[in-house]
Amino acid sequence: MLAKGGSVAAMIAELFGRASGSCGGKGGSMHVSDPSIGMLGANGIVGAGPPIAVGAAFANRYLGSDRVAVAFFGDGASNQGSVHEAGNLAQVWNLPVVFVCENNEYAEFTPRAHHQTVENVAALAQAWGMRAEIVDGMDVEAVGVAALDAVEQARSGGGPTFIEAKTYRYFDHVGLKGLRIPYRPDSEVEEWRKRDPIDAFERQLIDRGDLTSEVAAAIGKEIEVELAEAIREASAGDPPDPTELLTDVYTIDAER
Ligand SMILES: Cc1ncc(C[n+]2csc(CCOP(=O)(O)OP(=O)(O)O)c2C)c(N)n1
Ligand SMILES: [Mg+2]
Repeated sequence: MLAKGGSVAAMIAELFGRASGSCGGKGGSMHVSDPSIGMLGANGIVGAGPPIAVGAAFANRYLGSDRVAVAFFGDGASNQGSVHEAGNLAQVWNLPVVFVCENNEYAEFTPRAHHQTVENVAALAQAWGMRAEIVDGMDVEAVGVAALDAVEQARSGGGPTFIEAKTYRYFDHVGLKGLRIPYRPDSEVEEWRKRDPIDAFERQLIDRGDLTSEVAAAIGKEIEVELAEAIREASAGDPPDPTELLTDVYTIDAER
């Protein structure tokens, strides 16, 4: 949502379930969306995004728009039937859509080797006849190049791409204190942290002379202030009014 240019304040307010949130506080943390910036929604159902993206891609072509739909999902989601149906249909109809699998090697507390035997998630796309690309998901520029290629291909009628970004998740699936399930060694987390994409990109830009440490620190400070302000506003905000319970629920009713 933020990458699409959405408002930090509206997003945080939505996570807090506030009326000032981007979905009026009714989407919450799992169903945050902002159609005004083309962000069709996060989804609490693992693997539900790809079929939605395929529908959006079909709509874009049907309406003669040059927009490209992008679905982001995890390694765990890649086993869902919905993802395979979406990938197959997207390829059969040569739709303008990009499937981005953020392979962080875990689905909740399950290591990938316990839920999938292929070495690369990208191998799954072979069954759909789809072009697949594997990128280092910790390398900002590599991801950018792969994404631009895939979007360009989709936009010019070349059909979908499956991008597997190899990455990692530092935190646990849920942040409940006291819930310490020993499913991975701390040393593994520490190893991946050394390759943090934000730190690495910052270092690269500084080494190349495209950024100074001072400017980097100032950007960091700016973001901290914006987040702190959004959290303060959201904490003080009101939940949606009970009389609003049924508004924005059914599109057809809203239009009548
Ligand atoms: C259909 C469905 N099954 C199970 C869950 C519970 N669940 C939530 S997240 C998750 C794991 C998702 O793993 P992955 O796709 O790898 O995404 P990640 O969180 O690692 O990015 C599961 C099983 C769910 N939300 N929806
Ligand atoms: Mg995962």
